[in-house]
Amino acid sequence: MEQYKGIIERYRKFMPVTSRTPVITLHEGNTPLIRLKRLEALVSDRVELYVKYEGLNPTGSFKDRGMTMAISKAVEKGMKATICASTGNTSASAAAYSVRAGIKSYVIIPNGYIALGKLSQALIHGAKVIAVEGNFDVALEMVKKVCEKYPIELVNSLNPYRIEGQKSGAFEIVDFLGESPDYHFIPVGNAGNITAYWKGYTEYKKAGMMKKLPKMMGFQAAGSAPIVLGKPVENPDTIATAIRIGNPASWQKAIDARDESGGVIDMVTDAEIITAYKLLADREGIFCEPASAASFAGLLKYGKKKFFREKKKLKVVCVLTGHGLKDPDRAIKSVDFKPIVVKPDLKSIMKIIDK
Ligand code: AN7
Repeated sequence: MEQYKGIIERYRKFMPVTSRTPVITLHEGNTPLIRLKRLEALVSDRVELYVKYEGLNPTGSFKDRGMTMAISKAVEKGMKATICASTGNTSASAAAYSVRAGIKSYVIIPNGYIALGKLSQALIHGAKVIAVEGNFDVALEMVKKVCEKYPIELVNSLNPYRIEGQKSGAFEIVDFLGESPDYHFIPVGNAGNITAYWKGYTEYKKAGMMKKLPKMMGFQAAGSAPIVLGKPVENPDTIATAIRIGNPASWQKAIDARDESGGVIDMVTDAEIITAYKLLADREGIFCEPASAASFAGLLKYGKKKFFREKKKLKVVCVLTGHGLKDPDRAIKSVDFKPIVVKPDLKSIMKIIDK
């Protein structure tokens, strides 16, 4: 059997590459779409629930789909370095793919607000990490300024190749289901991913690979919900640090995806995010990071308010954008953890085990 070689090879026809493009890959994509029967019962009897477990990408998030494309094009252009602003996952991915390409990477992060797993990735891959006194939005402004003046490739989702790679997630969902889902739930931060999925679905439909389009259901964290509020949030705040973004770069495109699909962009509170995050982990064995759980938190919220009125069973996909191990602190903080220390004998152990 030939080994799977990543999203560019798999979807070459849909990707902006030629035979001269060097393909820089870590064999990203091809992530599982997992049916969650126990949790779908909590949502609605009308729903067939699937999660797209993007934590299983090479660096543990969906960013790898876009990064393989962006870095391949950077190398094709002859660029020798990349830069990004990041709440963590973009920097982990940019650092890994830059190493793979043999070029340098610089990352600018909001000081103090990135999960430790993500920081460790950027560092171990040898990126030069710069922490700015400011949030993600400030970091992105700095990156834009650098790229206006210096020949360093910007690999945030403002880079159109990022979106091109990320649209492969939609292709995989349709390939696995054999059709489009009815609803697509997704966390929204800088709004690149909702833009990419919508582009993927519409292109696949145009190519005759599916008949109908899903409704796009984007969820921001309540403390950083600029699109929902209709204005930038100066000091975004949420435990879901990945989506702690007050002025999303792809704001208008997210609105277009919502309006063209007949979907919604709404918000979920940190408490709702943590509830969803824990349910995925302790009812189904799926460990995603808090920001990822915003998609399922949104579904729970809409199930509760009896949003699904259709008579038929609905196929619903929640994208779980990043792995839970990215942010182990949050996992430990969200359970009631006190180590149980015992003497090393059977009697002491059996006092604790349910008989
Ligand atoms: C796990 O890494 O913006 O709406 O700098 O890491 O496309 O921004 C991460 C975003 C959702 C939001 N889930 O996606 C970054 C960064 C996770 C994320 C999002 C992010 P976009």
